[in-house]
Amino acid sequence: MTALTAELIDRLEQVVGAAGLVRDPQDMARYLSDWRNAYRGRAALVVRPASTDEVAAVVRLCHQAGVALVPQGGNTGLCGGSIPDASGEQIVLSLTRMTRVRQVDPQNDTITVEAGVVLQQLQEAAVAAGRMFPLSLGAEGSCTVGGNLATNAGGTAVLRYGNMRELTLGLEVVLPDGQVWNGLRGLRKDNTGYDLKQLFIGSEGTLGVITAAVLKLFPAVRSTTTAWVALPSSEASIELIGIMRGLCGDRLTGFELMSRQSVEFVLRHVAGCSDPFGERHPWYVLIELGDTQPDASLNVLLESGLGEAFERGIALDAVIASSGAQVKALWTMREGISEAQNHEGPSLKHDISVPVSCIPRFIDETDRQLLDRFPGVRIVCYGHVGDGNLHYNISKPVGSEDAPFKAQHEAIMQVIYDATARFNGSISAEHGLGQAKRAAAARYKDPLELALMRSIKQTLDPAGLFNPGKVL
Ligand code: FAD
Ligand code: 2HG
Ligand code: ZN
Repeated sequence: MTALTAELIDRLEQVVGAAGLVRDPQDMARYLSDWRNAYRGRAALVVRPASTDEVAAVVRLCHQAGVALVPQGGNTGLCGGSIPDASGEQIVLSLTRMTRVRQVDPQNDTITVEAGVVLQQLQEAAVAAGRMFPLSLGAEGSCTVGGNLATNAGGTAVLRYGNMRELTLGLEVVLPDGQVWNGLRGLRKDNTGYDLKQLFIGSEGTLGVITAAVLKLFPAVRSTTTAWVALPSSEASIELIGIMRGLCGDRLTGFELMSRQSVEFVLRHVAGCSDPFGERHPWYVLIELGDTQPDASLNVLLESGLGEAFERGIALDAVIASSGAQVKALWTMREGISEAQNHEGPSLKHDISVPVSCIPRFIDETDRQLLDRFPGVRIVCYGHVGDGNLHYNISKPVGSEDAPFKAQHEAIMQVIYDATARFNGSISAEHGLGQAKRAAAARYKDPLELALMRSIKQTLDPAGLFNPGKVL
């Protein structure tokens, strides 16, 4: 890697124009730290190309000069993948000016968008076409399609619709040497060899820059019903999802688990939230059903499932939202957990997955071990339980200082990841590896898988200029 010269800066400016360069340290600051301020870096420059041709020209110039690039979208990632290192020599390549919806094809049920389109704008474009784009997550007002693809984002509707891998039919990618691969095919069947788009999805900017994608659209959902249910144990959530799935099939679109600790943080820190029940309960689930029929009898299904759950002692209390405002309030209780936990000091995040059937044992065993070894830590456990994905996040004990807590991070992480490995799980279910979990991946991932990943990286980016220090 080499440092940036004045000549290279001039040539980059000729490509993207003055509006496409950010050089002022104050203006650059928001590109150099993440949402939680957990990762901070420095950069020589932020470059903001406005088209695929401009991205390709920027990449070619950096490739010739041996300058490293860090692709960035909305900068909402939780693993520091979009943050440059501390050298001040890397360039942040922000895709946020590439915001065109290139094509909507309702008959093919596809939409072609550029990488900088914000997820919420994509959802709105789908609605305008009489369809629905199902990816949904707390950061949807700021994260971009490019970031969603590069992290293979999940969220709250994976249970029914799948993650970004399953929602993508084609990609356009600028390769590390500046060549443009146009794989923008809207095909549901294409068995002409390796499925190359899947290499770039989830590659976190280490193999190329995603500039556009063809994504799947779905029929509009015209009726929904939402419930907040109190449970005696995490095990009850697994029994309840079985009941609801059996009754509702694909109408079950969301099933989110939250511990009491998670809910308490939200009640304390997120404005306008209130406990739907008079009593405290150990666990809660948020259930959502959806149907394409405007008058689908979803409440009948929901009440039937909950009735069985009450009879079997799986559910302790339940409220079914009776207005749009109540639906929003319940989702705010769920989506607000991330933000709420930030108010309680540093949070040690662990985005793990295990087989759904193992969730209760994972929680019981890991809770016990952690509380034995690190008395007083607050376990904020919640997540997409139907996908086997828990956000098993830890906050420091009440009244303790940040520094000694942070010093225990490695040891806490080891307890959690060792348990994940015992259940044949993954140390990153949906957030990726970035810089946060690179070392852990080297320890917990199969060596042969890692070797294959390295050889792919070497083939596509032999100079190692694409997001160095991330993933591998
Ligand atoms: P960035 O943060 O900018 O980048 C993320 C990674 O992708 C980096 O490695 C970057 O280099 C790379 N990248 C970005 N754009 C490109 C591109 N065009 N080409 C190549 N590489 C690129 N994630 C979930 O999966 N599920 C959730 O439920 C969820 N909820 C969240 C809630 C909150 C409150 C927050 C703050 C985050 C949440 N996230 C969640 C994490 C985050 O929003 C997602 O990872 C999102 O997909 C990142 O998009 P972004 O545009 O912000 O990407
Ligand atoms: C969620 O499901 C997100 O709310 C964020 O994936 C999880 O902040 C977290 O750890
Ligand atoms: Zn999540």
